[in-house]
Amino acid sequence: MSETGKKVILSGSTVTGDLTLGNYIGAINNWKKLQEDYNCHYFIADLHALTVAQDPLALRERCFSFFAQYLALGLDPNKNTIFVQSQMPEHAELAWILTCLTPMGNLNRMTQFKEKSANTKNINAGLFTYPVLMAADILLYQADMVPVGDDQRQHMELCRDIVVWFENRYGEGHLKMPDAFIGKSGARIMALQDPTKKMSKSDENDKNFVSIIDSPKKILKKIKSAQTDSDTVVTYDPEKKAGLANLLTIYSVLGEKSVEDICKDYEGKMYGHLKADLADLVVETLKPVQENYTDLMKNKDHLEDLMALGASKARVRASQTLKMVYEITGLIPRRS
Ligand code: ATP
Ligand code: LTN
Repeated sequence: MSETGKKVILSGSTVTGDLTLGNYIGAINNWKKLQEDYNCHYFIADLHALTVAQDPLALRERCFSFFAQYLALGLDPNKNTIFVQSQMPEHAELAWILTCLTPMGNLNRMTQFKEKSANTKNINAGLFTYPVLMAADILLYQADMVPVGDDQRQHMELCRDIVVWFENRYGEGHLKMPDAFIGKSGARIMALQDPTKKMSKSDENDKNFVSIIDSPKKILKKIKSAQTDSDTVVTYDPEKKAGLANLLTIYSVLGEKSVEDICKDYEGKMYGHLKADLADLVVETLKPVQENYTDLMKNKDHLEDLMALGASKARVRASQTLKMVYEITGLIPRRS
């Protein structure tokens, strides 16, 4: 619970690629709904992005772009604390302390690490300890709830384990045990060309995702060419018709209509009709977002001011937690 009496929420997204429909539906759309009733902290995870080699100039540009995408999607910097992870050195400091409590074996079991390291030649230690930094992000703000997509379930479990290991070593009641908050509908949007894997903004094949700043032409093309089966009847069957089911999920969330109702609307019609209508819906939904985004990107100074505002708000809780952790772990707290 925060000073305002509101529960504390924290979440973030890694700065790799542009935000996708998957990020929007599985994460940011839910974050937006929470901003009225909770003390929300949303950040852009640029330190996490460094687990993959990044071109320095492109990374900095993308951080601005990402920040603007958060705002354009409707996250309000006055209602929330919106900040850039690397502008808060407390994250890396706490992460180190937690790394020293985390057994290698538990990190070895992380499926995201297994998947990502399978596709990487030179695996760095940051990719391995990624979930510990994520735990630090959360515990630093003593967050009550962490809204994430279904794919982050295992990382959240590890974060909760880290609280227990911390308690075993230093006693109970210091770090808040966070709960994952996984939205039901659209919790996992799948890749358009391969509906067995999730839509991911860092996917090498850009036909697999729709980015929220893709042009209408691109959106239409990507949705029209989304992989579907050779049947013609529009029914929701995630096992046998995974590609179509994915499109129906996107339609249902953006159109605020049940999947059953959508299937009824397309009785006797071909998949092509559904794809064309879905593409229109996506374009219409993203139109105001893209206009907003273009305006925001015209003024980087303003974006930097907002980043500084976010960091100064974030520092209130982060410095309190870090000071407490220094005290109980035997480190000497810095004079403020
Ligand atoms: P990367 O390709 O770098 O792994 P990503 O697109 O998977 O990126 P993240 O930055 O890892 O996205 O995640 C940001 C948020 O979006 C998280 O809460 C995550 O659970 C959610 N999310 C990511 N992909 C999807 C998806 N396909 N469906 C639903 N939610 C998603
Ligand atoms: N690993 C997360 C991004 C992330 C995050 C966090 C999410 C980094 N730190 C803290 C919630 C809380 C992901 O979604 N890939």
